Amino acid sequence: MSDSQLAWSKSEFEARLRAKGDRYHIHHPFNIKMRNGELSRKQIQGWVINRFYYQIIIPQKDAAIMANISDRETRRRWVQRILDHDGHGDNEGGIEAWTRLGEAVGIPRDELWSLRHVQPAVKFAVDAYLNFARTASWQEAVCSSLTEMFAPAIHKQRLANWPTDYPWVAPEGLEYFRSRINLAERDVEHGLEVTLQHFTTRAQQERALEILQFKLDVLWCMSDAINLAYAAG
Ligand code: AHQ
Repeated sequence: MSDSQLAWSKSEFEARLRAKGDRYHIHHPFNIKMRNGELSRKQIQGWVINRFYYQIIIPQKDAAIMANISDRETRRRWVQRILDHDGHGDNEGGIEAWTRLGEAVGIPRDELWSLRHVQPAVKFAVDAYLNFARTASWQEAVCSSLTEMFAPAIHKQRLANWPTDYPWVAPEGLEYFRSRINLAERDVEHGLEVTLQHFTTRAQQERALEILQFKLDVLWCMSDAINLAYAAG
């Protein structure tokens, strides 16, 4: 068997997954403008409104994955993701927290929830992610969630620069970013465990890298559409 067919070790496979971080939307021109404090109120509002569509689809995506998981123990872990976004008991959940972010940047709740400002390409990219989760194997859909390996860095970036660069945003609006740091780390631990265990041949590992690239492209495409609509000059 030639070298190009040999499976990578688990640590090499994980390193290759993580190396794809150089295509993460933290490096997108729109996020660089955000990080540099260059965005106007309207541009921040446009981003919050469009990302809301992604946020409300996440629990539907996770429920689609749940439906394909036959193992109870795995479902007991995965169901937490749906509760994190939809809320449960006294925990209002991430979608409600994003609604607070909307109000903090000056978008009334009804306007945010109307979805009337969501750009077509944002909708298409997010719907492509949802449809992938509905039709792919649950392990492939879990693999696509691994863009969250890179998410803590982008949440920490926002928490670091928004208060100084966007002081007009009410501080309570940033709670969502704060809440996701630990949740993302917990989610990635499970997602990586499933991915490293399921994709074992070299061909499967290469497929996993393609799946991760698809999801990176979903996020990149959303930033392209938001940048074009609100910040391309
Ligand atoms: O807030 C985010 C979130 O809840 C999730 C779930 C996960 C998935 O299942 O695909 N991905 C994800 C992400 C969230 N926030 C994005 C951001 O930039 O704020 C990053 C995104 C991700 O990295 O996939």
